[in-house]
Amino acid sequence: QQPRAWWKEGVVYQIYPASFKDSNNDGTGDIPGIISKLDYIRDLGIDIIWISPHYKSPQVDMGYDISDFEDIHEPYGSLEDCERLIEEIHARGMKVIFDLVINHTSDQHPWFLESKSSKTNPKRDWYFWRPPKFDQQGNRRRPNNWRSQFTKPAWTWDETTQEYYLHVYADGQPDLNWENEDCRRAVYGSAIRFWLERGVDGFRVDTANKYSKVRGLPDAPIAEPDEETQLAMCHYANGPRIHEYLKEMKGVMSPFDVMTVGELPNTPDRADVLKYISASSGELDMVFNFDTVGLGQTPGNRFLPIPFDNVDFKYNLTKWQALPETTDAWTTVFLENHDQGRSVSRFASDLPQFREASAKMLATVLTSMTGTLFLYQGQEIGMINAPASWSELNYKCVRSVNYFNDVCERAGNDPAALEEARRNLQRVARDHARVPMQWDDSANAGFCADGVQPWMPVLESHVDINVSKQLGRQDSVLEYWRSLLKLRKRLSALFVYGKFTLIEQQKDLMMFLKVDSGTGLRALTVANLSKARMSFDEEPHFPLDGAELLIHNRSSKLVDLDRRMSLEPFEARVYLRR
Ligand code: TEU
Repeated sequence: QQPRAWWKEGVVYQIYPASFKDSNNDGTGDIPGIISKLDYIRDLGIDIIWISPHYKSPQVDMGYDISDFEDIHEPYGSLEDCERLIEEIHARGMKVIFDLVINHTSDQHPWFLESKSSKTNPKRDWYFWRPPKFDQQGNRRRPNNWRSQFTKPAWTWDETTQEYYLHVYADGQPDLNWENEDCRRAVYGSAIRFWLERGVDGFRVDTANKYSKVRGLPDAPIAEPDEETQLAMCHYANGPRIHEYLKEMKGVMSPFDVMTVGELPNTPDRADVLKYISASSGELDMVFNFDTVGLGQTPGNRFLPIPFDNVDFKYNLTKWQALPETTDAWTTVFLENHDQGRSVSRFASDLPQFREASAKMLATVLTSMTGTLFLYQGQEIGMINAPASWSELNYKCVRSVNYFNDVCERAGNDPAALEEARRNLQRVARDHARVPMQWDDSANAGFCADGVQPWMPVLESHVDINVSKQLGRQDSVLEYWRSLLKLRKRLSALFVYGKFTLIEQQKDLMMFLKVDSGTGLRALTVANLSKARMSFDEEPHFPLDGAELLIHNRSSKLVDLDRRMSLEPFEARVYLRR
């Protein structure tokens, strides 16, 4: 039986500060804006708020390039604002976690500026500096063939000291050298202890498996012979000392009652995942697995589409549901974050006639699954992706911009190639999650005053999809989420901790059983993942006669007997048996 914990039962709501609420009408969201919406978040049924990076940063990668861990990005507010935010969240009975971005810093961080200043600087070894190689013609070559996550080579040349530095993300994000103990200690003090002492209740740990690089930084295997750089994840994901580092980091946090949730891309195998989250090994409390959010994206090249269907969706979404049952490990449930398109658009349908049912269907599935539930801002009202008509100029994320420029460079002005690139952006760009939160139907969606230019365009769909239209409207996506979260809290032994069993019947039907072994309570979730009406077979272990219909995305708490075994497009129900 899983021991209970606040961070297992708590529902987490992720806020992207730039796009949540702009209080001073400069077009960028800010901390006072967040504070003004805390009642809204609490009333939704949220227990824990996760704030994406709000630290001082030149914003090469939207704050995932930090130039001072102990200060705030000026347009978001001051350190005092941030302290008030922590207080105000606590005053409402909620907890708050911050983003912990420690694989790299900004190239404007004083540590890097020092490191860069000379080869003999005491902080030189805090980053990865390497001399050039030379080919037979005497041309300068990079130290190895690694590609960065944002498509460019993972090395950038520095004129002053005539060496390259390593960055597995953008060139403004040099990788910290975790091999250096002074560097690690500085990170622990500045990025972790500083905030724990100010009352933060934990961290979402960015790229939690990438701090340890393979010794010698060898060339990556050549998988794409025509390319000058190669995917090198195998040399920096789950590296040789990663578990040592994470244990050390846990030691820094252990005097405090905190939660940690780490990003764990490129780790498909259970045994590898368990090393990070087994409670006895003491590293992270839980991780985000990338199986579901990565669907449709080629590993290492998200814009290259790969087909998937609802069988893939079901399998990947539920792949880690058994973790809490057989081990001392815990798991997460999520479909969205700031790096992914909207779940309604990706995994259901955002057509006007289907999108409300879709949003509620996905919500029904998520809230009846086992693990800590994470919601991303706007998911609670069923926000959708930007439309296909969006110009490439609207996309601002470093990954999207580099991708489009790369296509332009390679394909010249071939209209077909550019059109395809636009389609790929519309499918999976990170920008879809980064547009302003839709509070009402005014010109700037209530994110900032009308007449102000928001940093990202407001989606046209805000006229129909917004908070004010949904608040208090019984059948809205928002009120449905609120009901679901109440139910999840009331029956937490079943929904948060229960034993999960997937029932396979047909491709587009999602059906699963939850059992609370303490009380014997059982729930059955059925969801139609498709646009077509379907019928399903009764599950012998869960007769519907005598079962209570707990919740239903078609508003009615009753389903006519003659249509009980059939589901409308994107219909979802949860039944309970005592
Ligand atoms: O994302 C890192 C990350 O998980 C992806 O780049 C992943 O490695 C890739 O999709 C391959 O599976 C985090 C943040 O969430 C993101 O916003 C930042 O850009 C990135 O780290 C760098 O800090």
